[in-house]
Amino acid sequence: MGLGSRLKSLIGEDLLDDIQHQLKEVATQGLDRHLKIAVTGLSRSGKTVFITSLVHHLLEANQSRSLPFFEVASDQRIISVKDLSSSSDSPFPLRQSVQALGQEPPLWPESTTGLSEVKLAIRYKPSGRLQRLINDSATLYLDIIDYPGEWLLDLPLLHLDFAQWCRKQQQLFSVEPRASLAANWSKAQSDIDWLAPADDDTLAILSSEYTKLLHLLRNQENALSMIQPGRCVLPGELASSTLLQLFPILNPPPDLSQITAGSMYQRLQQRYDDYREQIVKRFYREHFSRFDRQVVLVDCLKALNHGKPCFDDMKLALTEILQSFNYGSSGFLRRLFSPQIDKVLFASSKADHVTANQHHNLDKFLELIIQDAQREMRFEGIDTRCMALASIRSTESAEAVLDGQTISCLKGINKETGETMALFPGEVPVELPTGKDWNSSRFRFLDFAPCKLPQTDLKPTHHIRLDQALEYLTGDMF
Ligand SMILES: Nc1nc2c(ncn2[C@@H]2O[C@H](COP(=O)(O)OP(=O)(O)OP(=O)(O)O)[C@@H](O)[C@H]2O)c(=O)[nH]1
Ligand SMILES: [Mg+2]
Repeated sequence: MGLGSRLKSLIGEDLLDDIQHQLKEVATQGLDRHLKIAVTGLSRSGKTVFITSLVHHLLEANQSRSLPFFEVASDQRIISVKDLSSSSDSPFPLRQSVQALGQEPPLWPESTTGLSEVKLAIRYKPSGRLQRLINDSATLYLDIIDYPGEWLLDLPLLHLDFAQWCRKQQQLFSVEPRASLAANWSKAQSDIDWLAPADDDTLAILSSEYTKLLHLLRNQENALSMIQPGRCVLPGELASSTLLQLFPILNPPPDLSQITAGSMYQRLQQRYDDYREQIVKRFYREHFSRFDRQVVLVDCLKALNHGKPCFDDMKLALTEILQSFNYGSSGFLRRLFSPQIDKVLFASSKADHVTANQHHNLDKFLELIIQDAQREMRFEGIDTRCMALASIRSTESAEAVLDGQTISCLKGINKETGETMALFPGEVPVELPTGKDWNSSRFRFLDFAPCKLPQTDLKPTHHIRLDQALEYLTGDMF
């Protein structure tokens, strides 16, 4: 008599069925997992497009064959993917983004102005034989949030008090091009007696000028990244709050022990403290704690296009942000919110702006930007990888013959003019460009209009390495 029959005769058929059912339940719950991915990146680095494309490909993964290097999909083990985002207070506008990218002509999503959330349930067949014996399916719950890149820049404020922040800003504003761009604003500050009783009208005028200055620093032409406080340029629901009447003092009184309650200095210091406590800390406690994995999207080509000041500023901003995440057990954020990030993917977005033979160079160039942060993470035992990807591939490869030589080109629609064009976008350097190269307008990578993203029947050609990114970030969970 087999074990099953012996048990049946001992404890009865109904009870055995019941035990088997309960064991199955426990086993299923054991297989079901949650994964929270933080998508990090400066403003316009490609976060919303990345999330849109990733979720769209995932939702179609059991029908399309668009993710060949995402094993659970290529093994055809995905049973179904359900979008549970509507259960969130602020669901990610997936349908609008996919529709905009699928219309004629297709459009990129608007810049993000508030927070939104994606919640997916991925039902799949487990790969292990033992797991399959216990149960034929399991679920991975995947959570991703989207938010304006500007808000990320507030993270470093958490470990700086007002005086320290002012000192950092002083340094920043002493270097070109900031120094010249901020000349009027610095001058307006120089006449203020910070020890005098607070005058809210003057503070309101100065803070409004500061906000204008921040917009100037980050505009298309100057393309600077280190813009703080982030909510001053993208206030979200805080528009018109006095908390945002905030700016750094570039000429603080030499002896801070003379600061008295109710003074100009103290009023700004108080606002800074309130901003950190009520806005920044709350945002990170609610949304950046309990992350398991992180993607850091970097627009390397923007850094190359805009020259050394833009490159240096982007590097500084990313290093400060990533240092604030500080992944080690003694790290600042770890102590405050205890995130458990164990894998970080650094992705150079918009890889379709260069020819395929430049993707390796793009990986290397990305390493130049994030090398300090990456070193620290590796030291703390965190798995990291660099990868060039395109969430929505908007160019095609083409070839041209120049002086008898065949060269690789790209074909795409110019984002600005709407014209179809074939071009040789140039090479991505693997070392930091020298002064001469920065100034020679050697790098001019164009922005492209999106290629139409079909609603169904997605193909691997609709992205570059999105599947490899998914495999790296989630592959071990299936
Ligand atoms: N060619 C190409 N362009 C891309 C891709 N991803 C993003 N872009 C371009 O980058 C722009 C910004 O992308 P978003 O995803 O909106 O960037 P974001 O990081 O969400 O920006 P914020 O919401 O402002 O912080 C888009 O409007 C496109 O022009 C891509 O995969 N390929
Ligand atoms: Mg966005």
